[in-house]
Amino acid sequence: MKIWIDGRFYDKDDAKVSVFDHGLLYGDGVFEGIRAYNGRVFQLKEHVDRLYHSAKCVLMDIPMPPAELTRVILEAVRANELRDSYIRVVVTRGTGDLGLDMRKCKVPTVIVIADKIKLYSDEVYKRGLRVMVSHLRRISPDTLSPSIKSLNYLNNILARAEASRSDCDEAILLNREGYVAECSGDNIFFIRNRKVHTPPVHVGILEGVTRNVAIKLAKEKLGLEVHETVFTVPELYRADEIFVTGTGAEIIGVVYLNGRVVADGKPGPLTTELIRAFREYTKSPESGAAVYEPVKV
Ligand code: PXG
Repeated sequence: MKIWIDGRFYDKDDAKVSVFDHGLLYGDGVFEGIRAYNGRVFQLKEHVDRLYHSAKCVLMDIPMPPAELTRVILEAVRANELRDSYIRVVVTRGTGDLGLDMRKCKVPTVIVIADKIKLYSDEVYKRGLRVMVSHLRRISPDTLSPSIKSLNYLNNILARAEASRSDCDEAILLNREGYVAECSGDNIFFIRNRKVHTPPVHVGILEGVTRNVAIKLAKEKLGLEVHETVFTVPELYRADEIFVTGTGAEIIGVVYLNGRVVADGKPGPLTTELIRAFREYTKSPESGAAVYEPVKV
């Protein structure tokens, strides 16, 4: 595997950063997780835009323009001769000393890893996810905005661990006020009476790229109304269908929540239709940038 760091490719064993990198010392950095489907990087512009947004929020100047990083991402997929891929773009504050002061870090470190994708099995899509509400609240927007995809993931990791230890696949995090925010690595939706609901960004969530595609497909391909609404856990108990969206998960139905069976315990029919529409969309030219032909950026 060839990994791009600050201007050149390294073999996996030589792809290293300093122990003085503030990404390691403080989680001071931002990242994106992106997928490529059959030689097309899914929603590449949206992911690159979100990365530069995250960087701006944390006062970080990525040392190259978005168009150049876009070219590097495509090059990283090509260098590894991949068509289906999981791409991780990481920008750390860079190397400094043992103090918090970001001014000691002269230049951010940019890393692009294009790896083989580890897929959820077909079985998971068929049986659906088991989910629980974590006792951990989603970190508040007035503390560290969840709209920043930062290298501080302990809030999410600890919630996911809590779910795993209770035999669940994912954890829902509520916001400070007790409204449903999102899962540890996925956004959440429910459907009731053919109306789709998902929390609005101001509840304190990452505005998922997959979330936005799911909203568009639900409206345009399934003809459903989609409402960005604030809701509590009992609303989920009376949902006809629940699903989560994320780069890794794509769209997966939720069949079990906090010891309760969701509807009839199977991924719902509209969720199943939406999964089909999503898979179809990943094949279309407008879904992302082609890796193996000249790209205009
Ligand atoms: N919420 C959170 C907190 C996330 O981290 C999503 C929602 C879904 O966003 P996208 O843009 O992917 O639809 C995420 C992103 C991984 C990995 O390695 C995935 C995420 C985060 C961290 C790691 O699979 N999900």
